[in-house]
Formats: sequence, structure tokens, C-alpha cells
Amino acid sequence: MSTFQFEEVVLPAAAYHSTFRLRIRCTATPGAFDDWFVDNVGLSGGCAFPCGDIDGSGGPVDLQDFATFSLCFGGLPSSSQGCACSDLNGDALINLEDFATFSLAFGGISANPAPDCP
Ligand SMILES: [Ca+2]
Ligand SMILES: [Ca+2]
Repeated sequence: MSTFQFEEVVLPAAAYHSTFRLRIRCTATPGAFDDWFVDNVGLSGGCAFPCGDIDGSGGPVDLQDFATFSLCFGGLPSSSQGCACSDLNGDALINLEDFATFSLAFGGISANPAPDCP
């Protein structure tokens, strides 16, 4: 049996895109044999922009940010960068709690990225 180890790779914020691919090769067994399984593979990401700047445009939190937030409301943070930024408290839900935080950020500029919103 092969021995595996846990590997975690921290990607730069600019690496977030919708065509992420993960390639896993078995190099321990010669020939065309598959003697292993890969499971518990996860991909997690977060918002690369300051709290409330959901569209990443910079500047104060505005109606463009709200437009993206409303499209993501009730959805999954993993569905897009904008939805990742809409999960303002990092609980993997986009709900009224996030809206409350968004409302506080509206019109301002935060130094912290979600989910570390003030
Ligand atoms: Ca913005
Ligand atoms: Ca949330």
C-alpha cells in the first residue's frame, strides 16, 4: 500500500477562477495500475476583496456590490468570486446575517476581507 501525505497549497488571491483543475498521478507503482483512491479532496476559497466590495471594483461599497450580493443571496459561496465575497461572515451561507453586515459596510471602505468583516 502506498503512503500518502496531506498537502495544502495556499493559492494567491488572483488564482481564483472557474476552471481550476487538480491533477493527481500515481508514481509509486510501475505500469498502468491504479492501487489507490483519492478522497476527501477539498477546495476552499474566500473573498480576495475588502469587506462589502463584492464585485472587487474597489472604492466604497455601492449598488453594484449590492447587485452582485442580491444575485448570490440564498446561494452557495463557492459558485463564484462574487458569491464568495457575499458570505461576509464565512459560514458558507449567504443570508440575512450577511445582509446585515453588508448594510453596515454600505457606503464605506473596509480594510478587512470577508469573513473578517468588522
Ligand atoms: Ca465594489
Ligand atoms: Ca454567511
